[in-house]
Amino acid sequence: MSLTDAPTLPLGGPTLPQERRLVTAIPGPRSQALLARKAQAVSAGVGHTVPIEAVAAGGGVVVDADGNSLIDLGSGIAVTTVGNAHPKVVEAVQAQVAQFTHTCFMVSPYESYVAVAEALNRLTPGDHEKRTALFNSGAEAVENAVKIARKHTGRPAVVAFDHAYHGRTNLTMALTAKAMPYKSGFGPFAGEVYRAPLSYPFRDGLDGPAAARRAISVIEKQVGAAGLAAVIIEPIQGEGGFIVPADGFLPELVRWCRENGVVFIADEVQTGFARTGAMFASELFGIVPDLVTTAKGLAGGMPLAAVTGRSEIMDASHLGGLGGTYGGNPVACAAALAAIDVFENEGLIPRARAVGDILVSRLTALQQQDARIGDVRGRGAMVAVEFVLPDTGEPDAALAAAVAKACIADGVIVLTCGTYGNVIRFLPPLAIPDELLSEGLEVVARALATS
Ligand code: PLZ
Repeated sequence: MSLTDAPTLPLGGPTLPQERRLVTAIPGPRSQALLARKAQAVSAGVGHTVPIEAVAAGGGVVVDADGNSLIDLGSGIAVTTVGNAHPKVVEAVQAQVAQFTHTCFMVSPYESYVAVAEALNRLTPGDHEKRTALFNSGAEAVENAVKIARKHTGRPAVVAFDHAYHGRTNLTMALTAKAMPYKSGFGPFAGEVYRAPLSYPFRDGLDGPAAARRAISVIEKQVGAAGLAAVIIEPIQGEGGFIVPADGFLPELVRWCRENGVVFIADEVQTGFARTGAMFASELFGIVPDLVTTAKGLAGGMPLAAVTGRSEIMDASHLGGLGGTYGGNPVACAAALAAIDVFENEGLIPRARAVGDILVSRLTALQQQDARIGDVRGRGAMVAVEFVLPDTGEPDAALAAAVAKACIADGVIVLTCGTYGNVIRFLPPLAIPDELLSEGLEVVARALATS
């Protein structure tokens, strides 16, 4: 195809018509053509959830090459929280890209990296002295948080939890719980990683303190505090199924870590930046982590990640011990400063709560009529439904897959998750108009009724 027969592309951002519009079946012919090329050019290991060729996105929609406009309830996996192609992000990126695209912060430092570090030090939980280091992806941030904790403590072991997701690099695969599709056949994995039981109220029925005692007992018996550098946990698990721990679970773990000189790392890659109705989910549980990992929402769609935490831990590394060619790229930092401005000054925290109220009220109403919805859970604009076989409570992954497929065919992007694959999660961009969100949920209701 030459440039001249390319369709006129709609511009993204909030000016894109905020509507669900299907002009072809999904995928339409242009999307099918791209997916055929993908199959020939891209590794078969790289999947896709929505069979379209995306050409523009903004507010609460993604537009494809065939002219279909899909309601976005996934935000590219919790990334475009401020809305896709947010005007402030676009302007900041354009200005920076024309100024310089890269110097390498470790070669010639620039202001925006320092400003992002200052903002993260200010915004993350706790008013202690903090430092930040910037990276490219959530997995890279997690890797570095573990490095930093090991250097600070002089200890090797790390504890992660059942249902955890921390990334796809070697160490973060070891931390991640689920074999398929993340780990199967990709080992051997990094050593000195141990797993503890989570608090999963819907399935374990334990209160928070009891679940914490169970986890701490496993850690003490099977690992031992003396060799333990860090405990890492997502305050609300993301890929594992939007599992909200019972009250008291996280504070008790933090208390045990403090008592034993273990670094407590909150992986807020998915939960961070207003998503849960707080700037960070840790706040919802009243905990102050030693280190926080962030990425996703941080830079409005540009790749940027961070480790932020207590200065005595962050500064334990020797000079030159942390870094990377692209970490804290100036274009990504410009985007992050714009996105942080939006989080703080455009009411995104109350907006996440309002979006969450719409999600929870519609989904709990659905649950009342349909015993296949075992649980509706989440915080803010991070909400999920867990599907079960009504008679046994066993996970129903086939139903989750069928509902998600029907939603996508009907122009609504939803994502599944969960260790058992039986969860549909809702992570709309906070820029989505209320009516569009409600329309998206009606499509979900229809999909459920016919699945
Ligand atoms: N920690 C808590 O949610 C990324 C992964 C999607 P990266 N989650 C989406 C997939 O199938 O690859 C995630 C996360 C938490 C770390 C990560 C990793 O972040 O930016 O994907 O490396």
